[in-house]
Amino acid sequence: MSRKSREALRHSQQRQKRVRAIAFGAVVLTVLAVAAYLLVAAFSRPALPPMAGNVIDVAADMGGFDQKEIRVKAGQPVTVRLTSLDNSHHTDGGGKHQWAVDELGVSVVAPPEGNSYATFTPVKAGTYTYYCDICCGGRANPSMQGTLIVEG
Ligand SMILES: [Cu+2]
Repeated sequence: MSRKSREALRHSQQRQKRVRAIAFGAVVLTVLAVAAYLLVAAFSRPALPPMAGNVIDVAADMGGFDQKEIRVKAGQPVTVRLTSLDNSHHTDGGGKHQWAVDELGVSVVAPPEGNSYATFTPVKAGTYTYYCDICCGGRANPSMQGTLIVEG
């Protein structure tokens, strides 16, 4: 083999290496991008459409409510919109969650990965307990409870 053709061979091998490195890098970047997208999609909540009035958005999953304390004003209508972050594959409650206050006669049940709401007007100021009686031990479970404070 002549010196020239040896050099040409070396050059083409180097070019092949570079192309392979670039292709590998592109594959790695694509995989990382897809993984990042799936992670963000899995952990971010679906956007809720805006609603009129005083709307309090509460989300629940097997870990409990995302709000442990909610303050509202007596005599003013309020809408509590409950979103369940769990899917229907949950054996305990089937992915449904509840937001209920016995004294006020309010009970909202959100379907798996969906939401539901109730509008009510608390008349009397006071401190109430809201709870979910559907999943994981029901209302006895301290993580599925919160405090509703009705200010006078
Ligand atoms: Cu629950």
